[in-house]
Amino acid sequence: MFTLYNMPLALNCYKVRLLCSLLGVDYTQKPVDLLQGEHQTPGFLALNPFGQLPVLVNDDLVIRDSHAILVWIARKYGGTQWMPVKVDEEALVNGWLSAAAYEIRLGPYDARLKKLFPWLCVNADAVEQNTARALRLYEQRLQDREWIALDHPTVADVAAYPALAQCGDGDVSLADFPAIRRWMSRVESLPGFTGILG
Ligand SMILES: N[C@@H](CCC(=O)N[C@@H](CS)C(=O)NCC(=O)O)C(=O)O
Repeated sequence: MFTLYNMPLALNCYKVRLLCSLLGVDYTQKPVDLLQGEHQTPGFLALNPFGQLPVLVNDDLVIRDSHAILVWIARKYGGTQWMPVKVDEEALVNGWLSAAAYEIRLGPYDARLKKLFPWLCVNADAVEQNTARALRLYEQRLQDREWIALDHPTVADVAAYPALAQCGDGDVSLADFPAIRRWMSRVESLPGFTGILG
């Protein structure tokens, strides 16, 4: 069984907990309090020099970065559904994982940080513009399809859901984004779905 270094309110950790819950994967959690600076201690930095959550430890294997962790869990426990092995499909999923790491990160994710934890927000000045761009791109993508990357749920959906679902924390309204709201309902209807606080 692997260990997840986790903080409940951290969106990148929630991505991992969500996938584990959808797949019914058991694991151990080790709490790290970012607000107390526990990610900057020598012990934690030895594990992850980036000083960030989440981190997954499985015996000698240490994986940092939420998307690397999602891919590992999906492949190890979820067959090929959540992270496909066909190259064309894999490329589409990877493209949307990158969008979660960049467009969503600089947009809705940072809008939430700006409101709740401003010292962690990396682009406060551009956050409104970036949020509008990210929401427009996801709305457009979901206009005539049910899932972000393929015709079934994948890690691309799991990677995008936390920051989009928590938009309200950053005072970002989804009123003008009906396709995103319909997609969020579909994610929430998946067997094993869990909210950010479980
Ligand atoms: N690319 C990384 C980003 C990780 C990240 O930004 N984690 C946040 C918590 S959600 C964190 O540890 N922030 C503390 C910091 O950057 O100092 C990932 O996807 O895991």
